[in-house]
Amino acid sequence: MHRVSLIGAPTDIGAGARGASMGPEALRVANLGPILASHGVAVADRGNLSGPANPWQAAQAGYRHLPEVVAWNQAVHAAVAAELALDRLPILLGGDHCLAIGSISAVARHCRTLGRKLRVLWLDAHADFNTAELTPSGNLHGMPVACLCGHGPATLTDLGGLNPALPPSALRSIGIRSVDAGEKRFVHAAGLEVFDMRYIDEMGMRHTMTQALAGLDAQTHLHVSFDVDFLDPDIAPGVGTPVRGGPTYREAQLCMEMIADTGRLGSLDVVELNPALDVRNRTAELAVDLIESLFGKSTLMRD
Ligand code: B3U
Ligand code: MN
Ligand code: MN
Repeated sequence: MHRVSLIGAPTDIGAGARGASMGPEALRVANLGPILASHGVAVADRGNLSGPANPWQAAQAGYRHLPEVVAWNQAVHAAVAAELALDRLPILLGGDHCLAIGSISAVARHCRTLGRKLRVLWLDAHADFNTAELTPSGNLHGMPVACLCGHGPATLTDLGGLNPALPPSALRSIGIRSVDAGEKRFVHAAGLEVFDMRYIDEMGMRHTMTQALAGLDAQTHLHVSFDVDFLDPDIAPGVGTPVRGGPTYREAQLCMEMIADTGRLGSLDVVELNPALDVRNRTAELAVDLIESLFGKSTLMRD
């Protein structure tokens, strides 16, 4: 049985739109904790982390709000590390996607200590592989994958004690459909394994997930970084940077169910939910519905 800890990180410090700071509360209002508990998961809600306010300033030297992003990620790193040390499964409730730097660098450090393999699934419309030189916006939520792979400011790349925190070979990006021109060249140069929407259209979600999950063994820690803008905006309007043409409800369910079937889920980020842009909390409720599947809710046929 899973023992899960919810960690709220109410900030939009790395984003281009305000509002993701309300994500943790929207997920609680959508009953994330009680619903997971109803499936036999032991849930502890650790409440919210705190950190600097959003000063809403322009980028400096290619980064917006870098000192504030560092402070939030230090808090996230410490909180996620503490839960992993207790042998619990941390669910980071974002907040924007820059927080995955702190979360995943803590997971990577934990796996190194225990000698476990790590696989990260990056579910996102975006590659999040920008650098200060490549970014069109300076927003750090467009850079976490690059930072985790060692490309970024030392205050972020060194958070988990080893730079790079992750080799690109540990990552699989799924659902990608918006990549900036320079970012695209850099994704190829780094050898990132990307299952973009074209791939999902042609091969189907089942084959995509079989490929993305290939090679896991009994010792593998699976981390899922779930950017809610992965989903098609028709079903998930409550995000700051929607991109049309994402996975449907059924495709997203299958994606989550196939992850659950591996039995290897060890940690999760739920990020970029923006209640200021949502419709009656519909996107939060959809995210909770999908997280239920990630924790093994299955249809009658498979029980
Ligand atoms: N690639 C763009 C847009 C973006 C990336 N991640 C999100 N938006 N959420 C950028 O600003 O880096
Ligand atoms: Mn993202
Ligand atoms: Mn995204």
